[in-house]
Amino acid sequence: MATFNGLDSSQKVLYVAGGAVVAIVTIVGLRKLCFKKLKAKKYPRDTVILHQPGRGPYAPSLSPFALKLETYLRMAKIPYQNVHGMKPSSKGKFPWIEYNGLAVADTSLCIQFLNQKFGVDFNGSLIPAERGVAQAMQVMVEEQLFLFHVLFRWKFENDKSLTLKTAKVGRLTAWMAGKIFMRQVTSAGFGQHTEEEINEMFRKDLQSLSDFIGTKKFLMGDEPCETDCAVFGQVAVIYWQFYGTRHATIIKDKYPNLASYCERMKDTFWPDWDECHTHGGTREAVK
Ligand SMILES: N[C@@H](CCC(=O)N[C@@H](CS)C(=O)NCC(=O)O)C(=O)O
Repeated sequence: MATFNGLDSSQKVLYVAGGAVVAIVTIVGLRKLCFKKLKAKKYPRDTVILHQPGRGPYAPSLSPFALKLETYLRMAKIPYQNVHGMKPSSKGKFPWIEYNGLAVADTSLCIQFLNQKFGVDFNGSLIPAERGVAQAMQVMVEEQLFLFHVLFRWKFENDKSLTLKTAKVGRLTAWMAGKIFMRQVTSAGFGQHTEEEINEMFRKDLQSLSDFIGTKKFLMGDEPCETDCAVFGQVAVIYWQFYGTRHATIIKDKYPNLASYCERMKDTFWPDWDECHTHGGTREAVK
């Protein structure tokens, strides 16, 4: 086996240079790792860090899921701090949370985690049959109504300019986002339906929700429950932010009890609502 001393001078130079490159790469890598750790540590302890895209034009978010989670944090009075940005969760979606360095993805799993951590259970006073209905309503709005929302926003003819301006994304990012959303809609089986068919289904979901809420103050009665966060998130973006689509005023015109419901949730949990949106993209949100 050749020893270092047995190498000729040009081989020795190569050997030393190679070692130096490896050392530099290692040091840079370690520094990056340490920097990342330091960055992760800059968030305050015992505070939920809510990662979500920027504020929306007429409501605190364009994302119904972000609105759901932030409403829950307010309802549960859990200290939180928003980090607005486009860094997705480990599962590729928004929003997500970090708590004392632990990351949790998916809004329902975030809520489950926080319920356990903070001993919260807003659905606890419901009887089992009510819990069943609440869960069914949540699945309807998150797994179906949301996809109709996506179709109206991203597929059917509409003006996307305000959405793009507010989301502050370039055309390429918007195009890619549209593709991702369309894949989701297609894999759920809605991609081939005509606009008329989707209109029908969309109205049926809103009608069911409206019939179920009736004259109640919140989804399950006089007090808001956990599921109200999910329902509010989905209905609020249709009520306040469906501009550019054919259904911009559908809730106001056809489902006044859903409009009152949205206003009631807003008044109860978002006294600072006007500071948390961009007033049609005309200014930065204060909070
Ligand atoms: N089940 C997820 C759904 C979240 C979701 O669909 N978020 C959308 C934004 S409203 C998203 O991140 N879409 C990007 C993508 O699907 O790649 C949750 O509750 O967190």
